[in-house]
Amino acid sequence: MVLAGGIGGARFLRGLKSAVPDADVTVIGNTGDDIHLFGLKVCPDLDTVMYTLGGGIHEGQGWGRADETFAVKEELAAYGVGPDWFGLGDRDFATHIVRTQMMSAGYPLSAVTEALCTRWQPGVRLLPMTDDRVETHVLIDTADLGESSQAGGEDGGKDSRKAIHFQEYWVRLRASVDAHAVVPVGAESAKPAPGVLDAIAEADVVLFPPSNPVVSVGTILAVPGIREAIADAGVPVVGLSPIVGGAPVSGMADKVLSAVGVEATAAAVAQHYGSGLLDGWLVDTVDADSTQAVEDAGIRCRAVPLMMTDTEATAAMAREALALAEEVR
Ligand code: GDP
Ligand code: FO1
Ligand code: CA
Repeated sequence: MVLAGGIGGARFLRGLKSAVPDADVTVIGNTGDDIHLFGLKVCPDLDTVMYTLGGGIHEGQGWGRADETFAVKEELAAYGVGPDWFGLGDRDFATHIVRTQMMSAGYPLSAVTEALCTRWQPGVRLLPMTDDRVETHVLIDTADLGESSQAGGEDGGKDSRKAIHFQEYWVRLRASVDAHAVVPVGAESAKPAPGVLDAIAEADVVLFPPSNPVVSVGTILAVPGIREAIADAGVPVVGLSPIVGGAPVSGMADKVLSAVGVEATAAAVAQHYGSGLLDGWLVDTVDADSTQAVEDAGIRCRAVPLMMTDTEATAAMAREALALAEEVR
């Protein structure tokens, strides 16, 4: 059982499958990144897992399709229909058309995801965290955007606080301004998708891959019932740090970590998840000096190489995580 976001989670899963090819892996995917564009529902994290494990991912980006073209995007721009800052390719559009068509026919997201995976055969069971609508929004201060931005508040006064969609924060703004809050809108009334709680109850280990602790794993844990089910599952819960040497390996997780008051360190992330949830935590060898702090928090901690440079390196990380799970079982 793996709670996965997008790029980091998907890459880890590829290594996990290589390490234990016969294992029966269920993935709970983050849907807080979902965004509605051009009348279509886009599920970035579910698609990244599906494309990565199904062999269709654009490897260099970690999102979107390989061999992509952008004719539809160019035509939309020619009509002056935005937004133009989210790079949807022609092949990717087909996924969103099929998903949106099935959902308007009444199929829940979980059934749609299963149908899409029939084509891609990711080799894992991919469940959305919920079939209900949850969209992560970020609270920013438009005064931080400077007077040049059209989104800026006139007076830049106290009322310049504004919630924007996570994707606008992450992709259009490149997280260039501070995030004052991260809110998974709708999470409080969302229900775990069919099969999610059963999968947790039947798991013999739960892994938190090196995904974004706030907007990926954190969002999944925000769906009522999921955190409790994992904490009560009575099986080892082991995580791998996405923070190495005091910084995210890629992306801007530090910006959202600071929004929730968590330092961008491997130890702080473990403490953020808490010993009520985590039994074991892997940090990179460069963070070996922080293992004691994690152990003091009641979480078994080991320092191993944590860079997912290729499938073999990632498989070694997965084996270490599974070994630590046995140690704490
Ligand atoms: P996203 O939804 O596309 O942002 O992907 P995830 O949330 O699943 O994972 C993003 C996180 O993966 C980032 O915070 C990165 O720090 C982390 N990450 C990416 N590559 C590596 C790696 O090689 N090793 C580790 N430990 N973390 C990584
Ligand atoms: N990330 C970007 O940084 N730039 C993009 O233009 C972009 C387009 C995109 C299209 C489809 C999709 O499924 C994902 C896409 N992503 C893009 C990644 C997406 O923003 C992810 O949600 C983030 O990487 C964080 O999870
Ligand atoms: Ca994501």
